[in-house]
Amino acid sequence: MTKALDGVRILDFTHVQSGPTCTQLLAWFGADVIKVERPGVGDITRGQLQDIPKVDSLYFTMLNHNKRSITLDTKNPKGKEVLERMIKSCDVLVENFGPGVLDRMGFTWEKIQSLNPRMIVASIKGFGPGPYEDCKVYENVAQCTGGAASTTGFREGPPLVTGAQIGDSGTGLHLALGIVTALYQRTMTGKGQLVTCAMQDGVLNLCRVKLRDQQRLAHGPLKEYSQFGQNIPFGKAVPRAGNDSGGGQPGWILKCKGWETDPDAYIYFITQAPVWEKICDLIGKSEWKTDPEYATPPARLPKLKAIFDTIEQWTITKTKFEVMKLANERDIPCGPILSMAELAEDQSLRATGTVVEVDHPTRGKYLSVGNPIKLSASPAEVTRSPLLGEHTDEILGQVLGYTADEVAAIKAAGATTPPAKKAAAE
Ligand code: CAO
Repeated sequence: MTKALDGVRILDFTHVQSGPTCTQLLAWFGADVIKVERPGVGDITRGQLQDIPKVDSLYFTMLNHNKRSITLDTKNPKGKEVLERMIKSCDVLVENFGPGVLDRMGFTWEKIQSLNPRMIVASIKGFGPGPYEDCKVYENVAQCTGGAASTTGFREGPPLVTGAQIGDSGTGLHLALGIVTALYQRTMTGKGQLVTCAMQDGVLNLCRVKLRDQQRLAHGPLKEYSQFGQNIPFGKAVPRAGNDSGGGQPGWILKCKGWETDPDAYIYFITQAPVWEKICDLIGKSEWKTDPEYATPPARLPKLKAIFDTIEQWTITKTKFEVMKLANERDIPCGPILSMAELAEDQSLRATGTVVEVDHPTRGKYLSVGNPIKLSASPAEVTRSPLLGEHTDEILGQVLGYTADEVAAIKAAGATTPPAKKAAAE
């Protein structure tokens, strides 16, 4: 079976998390992703958070499936020549270096265009043009500058970052969409283009509803936030809303049986208006169905905290899975708090390939998250990440067409080995 992006070749100049997330997705869709890594070190994450000494970390392996790896010193003159040939033979260059790095390497957008006018150059930076454009950025910086941290956590506590990597993986997802869109436009125009995603922008895009609430605040208190019913005044900016959904259907995280010892014995419970009467019956408060103080959504808004406290008196008598079953039998939306330990064992996620077991030559078997985007005509198979420089010869010879003598000359010039080795060789 062919894959959706068969025939698309990616020069993958990414590192850490944001860029590799993007190119991994493209590889799962069938693109030939060639990861260009610095000789001797490679992507810095290979050696970060190592759980097994001298073995590529899970950080690296879980973000670089289905790729090939070539080592190339792009500051070496011969290495630059090889990179030029790669640019000519690839469709997309993806990078997430610090600001200005690619230019300093000598590969400006203009230069790349002159080498290959069809090439799409896709970049992630921390910030777009503006006061912070020269700053390096990591995940939590993006969460803080993109509006997520100021709106996450409890009102009385400090801003909070979330475990979901919305800055890194979130921006990688945005970039992947930009790339396939540019590829589609190229089929019409024959021309490449620049695709840029700033992590701050990506996070703000995911916080769109909070900018919505910021503007609603100008017209009065946010009644869907439980602080409204608690008579706590709103300030100038959207507050941290704890576990409030803050949307049209109020929700909160409630304790379930075992919460005293199990930190994940909780459920997210939504009091969706169309099933309010079923909720009342389920929790033993049938009288709320006809009580005007509870019967309508506007009447309930000032009492959200008290209502959820009452529902919790019922959920606390059941396990989170019992609540899930009983509520969903009645069409009441809710979701148990699933720990990573539970997700790792979840058989339905294994069956769909969302959680996969991968074998690696030096690490052995490990679990990873597979492709969460399912294409019926282009199913993703997860294959292990490459060892550092594992495909250097194959790419120089088969992809770039260098003869054996030319490959030997490239190597002798130190283009594929660390500079120290080059010095020793000289
Ligand atoms: N051969 C030779 N040199 C190479 C090379 C290669 N194959 N690959 C990279 N390098 C060099 C670059 O030329 C650059 O050198 P100079 O600074 O001398 O020009 C250097 O390695 C890499 O620079 P960097 O700024 O990208 O790396 P860093 O570790 O200092 O910063 C990071 C890392 C992530 C903060 C920065 O890359 C960044 O801000 N990226 C954009 C935002 C981003 O994606 N952040 C997400 C990080 S987590 O996913």
